[in-house]
Amino acid sequence: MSHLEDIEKTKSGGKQKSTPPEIPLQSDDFRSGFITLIGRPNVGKSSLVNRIIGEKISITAKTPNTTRSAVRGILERPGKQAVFVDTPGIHKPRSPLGSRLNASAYEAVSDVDITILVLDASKEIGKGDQYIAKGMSHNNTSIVCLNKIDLTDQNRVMSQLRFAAENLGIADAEYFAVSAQTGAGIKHLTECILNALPPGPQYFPTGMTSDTDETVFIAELVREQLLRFVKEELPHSIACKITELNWPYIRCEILVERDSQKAMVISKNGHLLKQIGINVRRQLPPGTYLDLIVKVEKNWQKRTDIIERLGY
Ligand SMILES: Nc1nc2c(ncn2[C@@H]2O[C@H](COP(=O)(O)OP(=O)(O)OP(=O)(O)O)[C@@H](O)[C@H]2O)c(=O)[nH]1
Ligand SMILES: [Mg+2]
Repeated sequence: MSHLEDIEKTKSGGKQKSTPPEIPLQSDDFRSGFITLIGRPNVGKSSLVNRIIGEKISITAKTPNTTRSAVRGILERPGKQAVFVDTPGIHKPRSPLGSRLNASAYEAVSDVDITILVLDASKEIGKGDQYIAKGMSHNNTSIVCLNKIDLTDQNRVMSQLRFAAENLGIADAEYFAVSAQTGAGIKHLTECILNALPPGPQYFPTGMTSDTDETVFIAELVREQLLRFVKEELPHSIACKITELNWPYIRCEILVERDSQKAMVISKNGHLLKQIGINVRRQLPPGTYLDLIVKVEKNWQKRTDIIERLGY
C-alpha cells in the first residue's frame, strides 16, 4: 500500500491509520531480508531506494543531509520480500542533529542481511567513503554501488570501480554501476539482491511499499519542497511536523531557528509558502487543504529534546 492510498483510506474511513491486512500464511521456502543503503550525504541513496521500489519512499534534494531517519521501502516478488532501508548520509557532525543522523545510519546497518555502500561516480572516492567502508559489518553480504554513472563516461566508471575495489577494503563485495536517475543498471542490481535473500519470514503485509506513517510522509513532502527553494544554511534549520490530519484538513508546522529565517520562508506576500503548498498538494489526494505555519524554535538543531520530539 502506498502512502497516498493510506491517505485515501483516511478520507473515507476517517481513521488516521489503516488496519494492516492480514499477513497470509507462508511456505517454508519464503525468502526475505533487510538491505541497508549507507554512504556519504548526497550520493543518491534515497533516489536509489525510490527507483528500486518504483515510487517515492524517501525525499531527495540537491542539498546534503536531506534524509534524517531510516526510511524503509518494501519490494515484493512471488515468494520474496526485500526491505530496503534508506539512511541519513554519514558525515562529520557539527551539531547534535548531525550526530543523531550518523547514529541513525549506524543503527540501520547493524543486524541486516545485505549492506550497500553507495558511491557517487561523479566525485572522487575519498576518505569519507573509506571511513564508512571501514565501519561496515563483515558478517553479511556487502555490495558497492557506484551511482550517478550518467554523469560520467565508461572509462571513469571502470577506474572508479577499480579504485573502490583496491582502496575500500571491503572483503568479498559485489560491485554495481548504476544511475538512479536514468534507471541504468537498476534491474540487474535488484535481481541480484532478490537472488541473495536468505530464507526468512514475510515481514510486512502483501502490497505494502513503505511503513512510514502518513503524517511523517506528508511532513517530508513539505520539507522536500522547501529544500528545493531555500538556500545557504536554511536547509539544515528546517524541520516539518504535521500537527493535525483530519482530512481534508492538514496542518503542518515548519520550524526554523531564527526570526530572519522565518521571514525568508514566508517571503514577500507569502509567495514562497504559497508555491510550496501548491507543489505538495499536487502529490496528495484532490481536495486536500494544507495549512502551513512557520514557527521559530531557537537553535533546535542543538536541542536533543526537540530532535527527539521531531522523531529524528
Ligand atoms: N545525475 C544524477 N543525479 C542523481 C542520481 N542519483 C541521485 N541524484 C541526485 O543527487 C542528489 C542527491 O540525491 P539523494 O537521493 O537525495 O541523495 P542521498 O544520498 O539520499 O542524500 P542524503 O539524504 O543527504 O544523505 C539529488 O539532487 C538527486 O536528484 C543519479 O543517478 N544521477
Ligand atoms: Mg537521502
